[in-house]
Amino acid sequence: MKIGLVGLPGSGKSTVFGALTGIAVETGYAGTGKQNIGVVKVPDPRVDALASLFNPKKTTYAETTFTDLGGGSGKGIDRAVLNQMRNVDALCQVVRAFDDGSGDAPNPLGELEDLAMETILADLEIAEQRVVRLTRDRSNPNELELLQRVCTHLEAGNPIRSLELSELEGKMTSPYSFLSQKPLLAVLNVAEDEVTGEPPADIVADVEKRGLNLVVLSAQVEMDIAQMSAEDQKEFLDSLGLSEPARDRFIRAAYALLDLISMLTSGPDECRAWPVPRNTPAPQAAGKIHSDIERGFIRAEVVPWEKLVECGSEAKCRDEGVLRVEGKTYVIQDGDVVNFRFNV
Ligand SMILES: Nc1nc2c(ncn2[C@@H]2O[C@H](COP(=O)(O)OP(=O)(O)OP(=O)(O)O)[C@@H](O)[C@H]2O)c(=O)[nH]1
Ligand SMILES: [Mg+2]
Repeated sequence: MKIGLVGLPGSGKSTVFGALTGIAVETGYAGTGKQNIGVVKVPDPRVDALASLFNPKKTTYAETTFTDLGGGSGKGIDRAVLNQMRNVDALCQVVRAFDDGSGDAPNPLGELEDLAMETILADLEIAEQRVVRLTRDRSNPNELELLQRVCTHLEAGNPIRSLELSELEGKMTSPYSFLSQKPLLAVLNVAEDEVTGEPPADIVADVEKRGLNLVVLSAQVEMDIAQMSAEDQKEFLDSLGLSEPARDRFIRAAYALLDLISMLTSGPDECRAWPVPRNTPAPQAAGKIHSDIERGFIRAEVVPWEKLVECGSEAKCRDEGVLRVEGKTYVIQDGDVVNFRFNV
């Protein structure tokens, strides 16, 4: 699963990317069309809590891939960049709300609208072509009806994200990789001295109207923090009156776009978060760990992570009756600590 950082040229994508991944990248209106790609651990207090209980040899967080898709050479978003956006599962739009000294005042509302319109137009072009084709060859009346509905929605200036689709319709649209259908998070990149303030009300309202979540950060501050020792980080955050870097909050919010839940495993060897698509039955979830466990699945012993932390051990969970035994049809829930029994 991949998350793409998008936004207008100079909005701060590469700076955000650098702060997220710790990878040194070129910033400053590069416009080179170069993409950066990096893997990021998803901070997870549940894994931390289990690790402090089990003191394992290894602690493993879920990981997700971020791609800085670049802005493009002109003022708006390039067609090439729009095409690249098709290859990611979710989008984070970095929006400039800091003064970059260029004389162009920040225009966050305009940037949000720009990307929304560009993606809507790109989708409309694809959907219309398909409608023409399906009308002509009459091969799939259901899909035709659906795409006509999609076109009407797009023509009214709405992203496909806000169109209500059945599960089957969702499956039918997925091969098109529509851009305005991808989950989107708005990232307001504010000036260094604005990180502790409330985000402007007009932006909060606009983002809400679009049905998006909002993360406020200063890419520059995050970049500085990322380069500090843990001790300096703490002191710096304290001086700003912040409890944690925005980075952690941002990664969690971006990860949430992917609609994955975390299955947890714990023990003296390893405490670990496993990303699993929502609504996954136990055997398939076990298959994420090893295909042998899926094949030989007998049952899953499950306890919610907070119960395990509360009880302090699996044995205690058993005594208290909070450890459940679940079969093949059980659907894994977010934060379940699972132990699979299987035949080899
Ligand atoms: N003051 C300030 N400057 C920032 C901040 N974030 C980014 N910048 C600066 O803004 C300029 C553009 O940032 P980049 O991260 O290169 O922007 P980008 O979106 O990757 O730009 P393109 O790749 O050209 O589209 C750089 O000079 C950054 O140092 C911030 O939070 N505060
Ligand atoms: Mg860049």
